[in-house]
Amino acid sequence: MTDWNGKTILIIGAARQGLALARYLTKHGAKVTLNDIRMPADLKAEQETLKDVPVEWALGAHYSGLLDGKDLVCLSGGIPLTLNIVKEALRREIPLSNDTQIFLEAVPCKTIGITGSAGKTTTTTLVGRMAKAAFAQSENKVWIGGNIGDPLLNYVDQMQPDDLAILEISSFQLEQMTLSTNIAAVLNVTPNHLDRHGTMEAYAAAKARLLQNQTADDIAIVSRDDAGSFAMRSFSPGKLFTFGTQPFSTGEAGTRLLDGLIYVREGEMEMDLVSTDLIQLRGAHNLQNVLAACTIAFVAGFPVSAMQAALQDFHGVAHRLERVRELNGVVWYNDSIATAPERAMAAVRAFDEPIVLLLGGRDKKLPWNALAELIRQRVDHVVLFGEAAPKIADAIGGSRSSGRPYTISHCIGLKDAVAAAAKVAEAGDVVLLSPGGTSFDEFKDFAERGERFRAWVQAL
Ligand code: UMA
Repeated sequence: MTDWNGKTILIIGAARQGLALARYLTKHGAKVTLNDIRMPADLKAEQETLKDVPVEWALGAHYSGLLDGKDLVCLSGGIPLTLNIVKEALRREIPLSNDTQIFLEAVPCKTIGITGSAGKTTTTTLVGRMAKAAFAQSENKVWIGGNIGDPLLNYVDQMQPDDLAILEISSFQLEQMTLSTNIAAVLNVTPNHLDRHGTMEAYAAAKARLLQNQTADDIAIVSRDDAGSFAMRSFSPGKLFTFGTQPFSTGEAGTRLLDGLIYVREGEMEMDLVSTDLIQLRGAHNLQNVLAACTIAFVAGFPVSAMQAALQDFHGVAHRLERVRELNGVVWYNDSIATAPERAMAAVRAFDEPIVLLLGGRDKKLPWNALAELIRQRVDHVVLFGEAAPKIADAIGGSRSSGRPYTISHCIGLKDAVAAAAKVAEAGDVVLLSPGGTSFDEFKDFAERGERFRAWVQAL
């Protein structure tokens, strides 16, 4: 659907995606109802930003009458498909869409889409930096957004055919999408958001749509090192590139790490791209993000100099293994983005130093056993906080007489956890907030949790 004139549309969720949709669709002639479970008093700022936009607000409940006469229902990422109003829309066979689908229906320029269970934001940011370096002398613009924070639908009317749009795309968005990007990368697929998708199969199926919805002219990128991503290597009708530390199979195009260099191979051609000495990010998972970013940059046609320039002084994104400060020989890291045990494991593996690990938040019904095993091998002190603390404590158990000793402290909230960590940390240690659970038991989102952590650590 691209002619919105006279269409009646219900948007569910009045935050970033919902507001972008409301602005775009009303500007293009649609009659929009914006529905949110929050009450008017909690949506003053949102209503203010749309004060010149003719939308009808329906607040405080999701009632099925809102579906009457609607041509389309647009869902924000935070709206589960199990919500009664969504089920009723499906029953009435009203099509579902979202901001990214509508963006892709309208976008005039080439697009790059990046998804994965972990590393999306770092990879998207890095590709964005490479693209900006590549476009530095050009009249054309690079647009970076999507799940990373700012819906690109906000800017689609300003985009020109020779611009480039780079989007981070989530599994929540992919569930409603039938279109994809010209270049699409699935970085990895490990358990995440199972509270929302129900099963690992449903979650992987959502991610797979990014490749399945491509056309024969497009380029798909998967990881050779991640089984979940590699399993999707034949899902796109387009050309395939792979990235990883594992060797290529015969004839495969892609990037590989060898002897401190990332190089690319395509047919008979082999070329060095960047030296790993340029990489300022910690951890094997970040090396994967760099490999993915270089692969995307290569297939997008960016020069090697742009890849190198982007890497040179890139120390990562806020709340992702972000170094907060050193105090009395202890270095504090904020990895608040780690809302799944798997991500906390990647963070633990990024350090050789003794670790004090702050774990907790709200559980997403994910398994904690593998993290518990890694803790037994690598972590000296575990500080548990938040709603998931008892579940995590059960998984870890006490330190065993035969194994490495480690301590476990129990705290109510993150502030107490910071104080408890400061007490046990010794010079040479790393204190790592990589909670493994979401922030919603105590904070608005992972960013607020990371900011509060930063402030409490600075105040020590
Ligand atoms: N709401 C209801 N009913 C409900 C649940 C929520 O009305 O049952 C309302 C809330 O009151 C709120 C709105 O829906 O007003 C929240 O929707 P939202 O969470 O989708 O908020 P947005 O600001 O639009 O954020 C979304 C993405 N959120 C999610 O996917 C959950 C943001 O990703 C994204 O940055 C933003 O759009 C811009 O594209 C966040 C995220 O956690 C960071 N993403 C997940 C991830 O990265 O793992 C997928």
